[in-house]
Amino acid sequence: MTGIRALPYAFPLRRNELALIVIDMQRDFVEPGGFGESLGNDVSRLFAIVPAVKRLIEGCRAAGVPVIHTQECHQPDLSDLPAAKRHRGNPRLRIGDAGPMGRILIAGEPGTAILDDLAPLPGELVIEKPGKGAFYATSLGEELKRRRLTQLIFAGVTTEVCVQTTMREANDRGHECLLAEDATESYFPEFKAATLAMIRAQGAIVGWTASVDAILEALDA
Ligand code: C5J
Repeated sequence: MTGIRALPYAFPLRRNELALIVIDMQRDFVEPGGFGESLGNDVSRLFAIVPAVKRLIEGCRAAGVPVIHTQECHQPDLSDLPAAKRHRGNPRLRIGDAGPMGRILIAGEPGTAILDDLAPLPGELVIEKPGKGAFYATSLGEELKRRRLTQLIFAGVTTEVCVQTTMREANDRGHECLLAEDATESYFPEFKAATLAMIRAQGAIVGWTASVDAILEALDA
């Protein structure tokens, strides 16, 4: 069996059923001067994974593995933004307010865009999602079924929020999920470490984890 060196054991690769999902590599979460930083987060941690995410995307494209991108965002009239999400906590700026790079998490605003370095190619699927999970209120599930993509590699931010939520949604829908350890990050290092550990615990209860090197090595083979 061809596999990817992974934890807790080799990922049972079926190349023609594989896709890469890159979660929310958006300017406002990752770039200095954006919304994430305005909330007091150290975005340098997230910015540092850009080269690894780029290498993974390019390696997947070269191997013929479809690349799917997600963006957490809402309609300009906020019709898809639950009040409970808009009013949660006590932030200086809320979703829909004018932030350093345009209206926060609103479709089409500069800060909502995916980083130029990781921009989707024409023809790649981009899922705009109003929730943390990419399956909730989107066409992702149907798109994967239509393309017969049962195995998913995950990268992006943040590890314990949108990445983990989407992996759990995918796992419950019958997908085999592999998280690229060095192509995901959190503002909180301890949350990233805990997420990797809980995903692969109990015999891969949510999925597997592997380095970008191990994934690309297997795709090159
Ligand atoms: C993501 C968030 N993408 N933390 N969003 O994780 O609100």
